[in-house]
Amino acid sequence: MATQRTLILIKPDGMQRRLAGKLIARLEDKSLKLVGLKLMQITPELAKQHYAEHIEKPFYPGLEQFITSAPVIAICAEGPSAISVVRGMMGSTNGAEAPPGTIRGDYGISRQYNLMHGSDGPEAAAKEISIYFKPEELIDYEATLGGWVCADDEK
Ligand code: IDP
Ligand code: MG
Repeated sequence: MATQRTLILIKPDGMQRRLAGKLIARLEDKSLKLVGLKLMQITPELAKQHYAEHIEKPFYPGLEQFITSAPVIAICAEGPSAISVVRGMMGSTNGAEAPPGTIRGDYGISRQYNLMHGSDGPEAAAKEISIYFKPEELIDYEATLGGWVCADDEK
């Protein structure tokens, strides 16, 4: 699979628990390249755009309250198969079920307060990157160690 970009959020619980540095370090340790990053407050309108597929679900009001309750860090990360790689790193939705070694498995024990969002497919990634970042906020740069991350035919 070729290089992809994915949208990651460090959710309000990750921010309030002062885990942002550790969570960003895990992305860097995996060799993902950060091409966009900002601290922001999600509004109810933005929450509805992001979580459009969940608006009709019974848990949506609580989800909107949670995701707008404190700042988040929005990140656009790039790498080979970045979308599925980040989903795998996060683990399943509920931290009580996510295996040790995953972000949700290592740092949480909740279904809602699960620390990180990652796009679940190429269509979602394209939509989510465009709602969190203007094109000029995504920086195209050569990573100095990029040649040591994977072979040319994996890029
Ligand atoms: P995902 O983040 O693993 O893709 P989704 O099912 O897309 O999980 O749900 C989006 C977010 O909504 C979850 O990450 C979690 O914060 C919250 N959530 C999901 N299911 C529930 C639930 O049953 N109750 C409360 N919150 C939920
Ligand atoms: Mg989802």
